[in-house]
Amino acid sequence: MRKLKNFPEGFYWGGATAANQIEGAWNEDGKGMSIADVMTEGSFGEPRRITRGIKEGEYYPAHEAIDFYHRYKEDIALFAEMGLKMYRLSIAWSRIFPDNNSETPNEKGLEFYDNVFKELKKYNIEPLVTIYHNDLPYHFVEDCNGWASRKVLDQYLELCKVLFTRYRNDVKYWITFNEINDLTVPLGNWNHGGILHEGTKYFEHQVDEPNMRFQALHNQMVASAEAVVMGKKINPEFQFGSMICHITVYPHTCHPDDVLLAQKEDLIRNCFCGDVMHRGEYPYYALRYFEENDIQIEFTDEDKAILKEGICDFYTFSYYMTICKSANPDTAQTSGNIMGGAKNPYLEVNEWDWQIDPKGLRYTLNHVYDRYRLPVMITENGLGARDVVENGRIHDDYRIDYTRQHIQQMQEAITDGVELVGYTSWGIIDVVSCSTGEMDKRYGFIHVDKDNHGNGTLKRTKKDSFYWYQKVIETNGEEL
Ligand code: BGP
Repeated sequence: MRKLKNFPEGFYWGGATAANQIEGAWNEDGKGMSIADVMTEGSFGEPRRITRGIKEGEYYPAHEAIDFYHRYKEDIALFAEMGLKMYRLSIAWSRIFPDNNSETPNEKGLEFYDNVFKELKKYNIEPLVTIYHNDLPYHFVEDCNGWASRKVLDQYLELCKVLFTRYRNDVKYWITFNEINDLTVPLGNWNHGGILHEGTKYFEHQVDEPNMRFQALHNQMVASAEAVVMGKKINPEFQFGSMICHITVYPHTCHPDDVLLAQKEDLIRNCFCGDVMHRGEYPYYALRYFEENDIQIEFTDEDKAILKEGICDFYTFSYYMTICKSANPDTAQTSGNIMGGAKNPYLEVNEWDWQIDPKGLRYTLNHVYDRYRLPVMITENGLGARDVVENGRIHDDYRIDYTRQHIQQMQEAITDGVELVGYTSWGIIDVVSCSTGEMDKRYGFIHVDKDNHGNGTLKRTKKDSFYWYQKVIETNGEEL
């Protein structure tokens, strides 16, 4: 059998989470309210929406989440036991600047992250910090319709200044925005952009307004570039990553119309933001897309210059599924796959209709490496599933199987020549789901005893996958 290349020395085997899905303590130690604290629950076909504040008696799992805020020591010790080399976490902006009157950062909020970084250092786990992960301080929604306004951009840079200065010696790897390209599709309006709120003229049905959405995206890309420039001045060793939600697009058939449609979708959905963040300018195809969709945004000469200057150092993406595009009206929208399009008859789906496609990961890795020729990291991947606890054990062979198949394809890609430097498995510990707001869509290698209604002891239990991943890391991917 043909010999595959080994994973490189120093490969970052890791795990990923986001503040609003794990920390809890939503109003403790001076933390302000974020959009994640006031989201409705989601369901099939119905995205989560921002509501106007907390309603009496209404339960939001994110408020307590898995209480990482108080249990971080125990959790990081478990990460260390698993052998993690890297831990991807995000900062809750509203812990640092809680409301619109905060001129100085909230010391208590910063102390929490001081402690987390200290704990990670103790075990030699490299932090990878996402500055913004779906939890805009809520007051921006009321004040200015979230990221649609440049006011948020300025405040984001204030946050960056505080973080870069305080953590100049603790953090080397930064991601400016989680899944920045979520704003290329309407879903991104709410949890990512914090736009279109009750009180704005669009609230009635919280409909999509592409001008505002692409303005928000532009503001984020400019903010990212400014952050990169600022960060490198504070510590030239800092390394910045993009982060793209890569929903790889296949043509449904070899009909040229399907091929062209798939390419068009791929360019706007998957390539657009990476092209801006790594090549430093809007790509040629965006102009036609903007024209055809009548999108006009404010784009200054200063923006143009900063986009050129503040390009990211490495490429990262989340990978959960692939989709198919069909130009044939009979197959254009087939049910059974969450992201729409035509159903791929060769792929299985998980319980939430996410099309599982390990080989698509190898394809995607080659695609992005060929495009940018930069070190690549997979910063999210994993299987959402309902686990069953049997006599205190969780036998999650399905998760082991899923992860093994994806890691095998990573090794294929490395053998192809792709410079893959890390893999941070999503929801290394069970977290609140981003799309449903519930607990029972679990990804973790560590189980957390909590249900959708907030019941449970929050006890941590190692799943079978914990021991499996531990072995993978110990053997640097040789034993899968
Ligand atoms: C990504 C988000 C994560 C995460 C993951 C899984 O889009 O960056 O925050 O939650 O998807 O999604 P879900 O929790 O909806 O299954």
